[in-house]
Amino acid sequence: MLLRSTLTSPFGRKVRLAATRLRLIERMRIEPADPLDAADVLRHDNPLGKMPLLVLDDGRRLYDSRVILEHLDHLMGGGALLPRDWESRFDALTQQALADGIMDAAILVVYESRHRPKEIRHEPWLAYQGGKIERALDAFAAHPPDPEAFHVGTITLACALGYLDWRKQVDWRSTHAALVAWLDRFRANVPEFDATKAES
Ligand SMILES: N[C@@H](CCC(=O)N[C@@H](CS)C(=O)NCC(=O)O)C(=O)O
Repeated sequence: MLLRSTLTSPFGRKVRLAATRLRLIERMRIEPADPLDAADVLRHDNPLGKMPLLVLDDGRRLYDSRVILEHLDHLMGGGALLPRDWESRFDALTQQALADGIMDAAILVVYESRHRPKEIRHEPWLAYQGGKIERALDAFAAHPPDPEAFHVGTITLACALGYLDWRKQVDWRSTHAALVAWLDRFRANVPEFDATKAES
């Protein structure tokens, strides 16, 4: 399998973290992709031009990170990333959607400063995205997933917090102590989290 993603993509990290933990990474080659480069086949393989993208050995192209995680779960025979029990499964999927939303908003904050000239940067838009992040963090702090569990929900929450640590869109550590404790416990259980940090 070929994974197209930079090491800095938080959505790519979801895939690398899951694949490393499940030892599927040994069956994967990783090549960076450049969404901004019109010549990169990424836009051909995924018309949305987003990474991560997984190219299967039979040539099929899978995107996005949620679909790829589901495929990895399927390769393991099920139950490895998506709980089999329906109640736990939909809890995990909803946690994944919420943490993906944190990353979507956090990426838009980064893109605003990266792609838009300073003079026309729109503060209310940044505050609007920041509100999504803060509300989602509040919701996770009020009802955190089990930090001992390894599934799409906990993987995505850990990657979202790791991304906020790196890009510092919000100072979540000073406002959400419960999530600091949550991430410490998750990291202790899942050494692959630190191993998949962009800088490592
Ligand atoms: N929902 C997608 C989001 C992927 C995403 O936003 N990836 C970013 C990099 S972290 C990207 O490719 N951005 C380029 C763009 O938006 O054009 C997923 O879960 O994979």
